[in-house]
Amino acid sequence: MTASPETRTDLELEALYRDLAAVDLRPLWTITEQLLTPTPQPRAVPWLWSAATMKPLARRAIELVPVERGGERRVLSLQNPGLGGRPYAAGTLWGAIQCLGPRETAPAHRHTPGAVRWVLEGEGVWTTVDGDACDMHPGDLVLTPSWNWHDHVNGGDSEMFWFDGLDLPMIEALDAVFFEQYPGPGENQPAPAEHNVSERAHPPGTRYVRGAVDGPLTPAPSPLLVYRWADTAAELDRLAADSDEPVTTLEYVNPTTGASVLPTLGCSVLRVRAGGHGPAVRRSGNAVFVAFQGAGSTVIDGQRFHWGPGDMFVAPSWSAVEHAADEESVLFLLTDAPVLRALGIHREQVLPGPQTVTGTFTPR
Ligand code: GTQ
Ligand code: FE2
Repeated sequence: MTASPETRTDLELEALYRDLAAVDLRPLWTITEQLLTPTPQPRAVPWLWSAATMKPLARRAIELVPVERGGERRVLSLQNPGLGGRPYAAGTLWGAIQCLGPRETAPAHRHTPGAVRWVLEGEGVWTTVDGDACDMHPGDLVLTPSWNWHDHVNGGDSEMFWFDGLDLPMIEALDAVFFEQYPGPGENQPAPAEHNVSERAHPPGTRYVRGAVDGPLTPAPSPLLVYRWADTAAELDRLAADSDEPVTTLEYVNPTTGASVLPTLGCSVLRVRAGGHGPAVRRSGNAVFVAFQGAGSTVIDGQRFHWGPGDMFVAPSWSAVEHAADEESVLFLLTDAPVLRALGIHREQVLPGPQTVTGTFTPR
């Protein structure tokens, strides 16, 4: 019996695929649709971690786990269940809650991933960034740019909790993670005589105005390392007074260039009016939100996420995001959009109307 022409071709095709696989070649025509998707298909899913769940666990960690060289930090990372066990909030972003008990210190180190801290609760901690001790109070934003030495010192008698955001998964994807422990003497940088040097060198007035000055050719982190809540709140008041929008958004910027605070990470605060309901917007780039004040909810791709102070939630790239507040509220936003902007591939789409809500997220 002879094979039909079709069968012969099928057999030859199978043999071709086998021979290609055997020499580590992959035919694009079989995977085009899964690679070149019409829109981003993040693996990370919209998710929320509530303060009510995280804080008691962080307190147990304070009791049980000392902060030591090697482990370096008492940090609980937001592990997005869509990422198959990788400890990241989204494909490109690390998000976490970090805590220090009274009089504890976390040793100095540096790494190529850049970090931002948004302070939730407590007093008495400072982060020393390349020798500049930046005092931390609730609502403050503190930067630790790439390859800057940093340690955290709790000089007070209260527990302190803050949000950490890093570009770690992005830098890992670029195979560019380097890390170094402070060579000493001692685990921490020398106690500086003065605190908040960068803050005094950059007086208020230019901290929240995007694109104020021509940007440098090489992306650079902001030389201002700390943005105070009092200044942020005053700027929000000023902006909100001039507008009747339901949501007022303010981006923290490099005061010398008007660029994002770090080359890879952008930070903003959003104030949502009491009873306010913003438009539904899709943006390329991943986003982590931290609720700071008030109470409200955000609809992400049709699912409603209720939030209150200390809750953290993720809106993956290109998800439809729509904020509403029951009382006047403040959200902190961390995004990798500066990278997409620098590459000329950032996209934004305002949807024509509110989303149809198909469910409400139940936090664990
Ligand atoms: O505080 O230096 O959440 O190095 C992850 C890695 C915090 C930090 C994190 C870090 C830090
Ligand atoms: Fe670090």
